[in-house]
Amino acid sequence: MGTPLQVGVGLIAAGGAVLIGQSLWEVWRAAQARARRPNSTTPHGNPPPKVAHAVLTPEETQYKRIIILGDIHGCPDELQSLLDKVQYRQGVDLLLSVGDLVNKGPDSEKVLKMAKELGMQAVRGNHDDAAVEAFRAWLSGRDMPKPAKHHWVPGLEESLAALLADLPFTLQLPAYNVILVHAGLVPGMPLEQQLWTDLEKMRDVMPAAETGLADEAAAALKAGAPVDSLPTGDFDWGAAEAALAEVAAAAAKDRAAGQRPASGSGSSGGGGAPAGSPHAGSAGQAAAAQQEAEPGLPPQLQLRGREQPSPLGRAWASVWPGPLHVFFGHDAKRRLQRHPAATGLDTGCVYGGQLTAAVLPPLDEQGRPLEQRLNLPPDAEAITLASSLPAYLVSVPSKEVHSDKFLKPEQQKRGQQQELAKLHTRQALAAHPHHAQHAQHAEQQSTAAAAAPKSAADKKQE
Ligand SMILES: [Mn+2]
Repeated sequence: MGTPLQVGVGLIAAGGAVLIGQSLWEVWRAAQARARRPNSTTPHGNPPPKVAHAVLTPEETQYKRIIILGDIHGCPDELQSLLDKVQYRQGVDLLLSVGDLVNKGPDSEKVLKMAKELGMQAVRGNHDDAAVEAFRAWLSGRDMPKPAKHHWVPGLEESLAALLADLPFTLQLPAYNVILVHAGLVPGMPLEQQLWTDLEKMRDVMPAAETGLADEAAAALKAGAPVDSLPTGDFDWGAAEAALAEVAAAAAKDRAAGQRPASGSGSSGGGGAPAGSPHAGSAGQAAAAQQEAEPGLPPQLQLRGREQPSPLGRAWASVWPGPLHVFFGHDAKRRLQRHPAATGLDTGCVYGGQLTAAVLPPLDEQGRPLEQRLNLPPDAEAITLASSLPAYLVSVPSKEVHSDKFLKPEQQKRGQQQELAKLHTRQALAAHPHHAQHAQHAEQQSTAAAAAPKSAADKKQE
């Protein structure tokens, strides 16, 4: 035993360790609680919106032209140019947005005022959610997160803050078989089970069973390891895509049988139940119907969302099987993405690119498009939705570069390395024996991989 002084110091030190241990324990407990109930708050710690998954019923969309805006990011001038270019008429058109209305650009507050005045309906972007977090911090006298980015938040009119706080994560238009989400959806997972953080932030999907390996590959890549030394895993993407196609076909059949009334105009609800509160009610029914329609993938084929592109991952939209056609934003680096059942609208307005909108034709009671009411500019580009309905893409150029994030050499180099790592994975998987089970698929992939730097699946996506 030491002197009484030494013993006293020892006790104080031990007491401190217990306190530290206790607070670490509490942090861990809180993290565990969050992990168990992942959708209890928004990704930025805000209270959930009143409606997480909103629906515009066929009655609400009928005879309206639909305009879906890409990421605006506080650029009111480009927004006004695009509205002029598509000849937006309030009340005649429905104005929607894939989120990220604010931050990075010159005047976020003005964009919010325009959104309110124009009756825009948006889904929740990660920047919208972050701005709500900043507003709540400012309101309660706490330090705002990222104060430079949120310089426009203090003193924001409460109705504009409420507009942001109420944004849902998704917005469905059953008459078009269309859904809007800011970042993405994990294929093969029912809507209600999707993590809100994926809906706001994901860019890639990767095999859920290879999460550890993907972390390893990402860390090695970041540390400068040669691309061909990275682990690739042995995920059977061919089997996953075949399983997803089956899931999609079953969901499409269910929709055709149960959800489309005789008129053919579509319905958000199952079985024609009377809608009480139109939004909450039909959202619940749509989610329930989708849950039934999508049994999910077997565990070895399940996918997981990833915020940053992964060496073992793929752009989620390139794997999305439908039947819902997804309009999304968030992925400015990949710019316009055209896939059979997903369209990426973030064309980098704030980075000196373009602001892009998708225009969907008005539908009559039978769900037939009214092409004569489109009022499109001559440079509109036609695309086809998963439902076979036509849609059109319209863009305006940015007035200036408000952020040079993607022009920085280190960013560009990181992007190139990431692409090379993905290619390495594709080539390794194409040579893998499990492709023998999908003979045709394997043959296409290895031939393409040998002949050109891009595989057949890559080409299919473009
Ligand atoms: Mn975003």
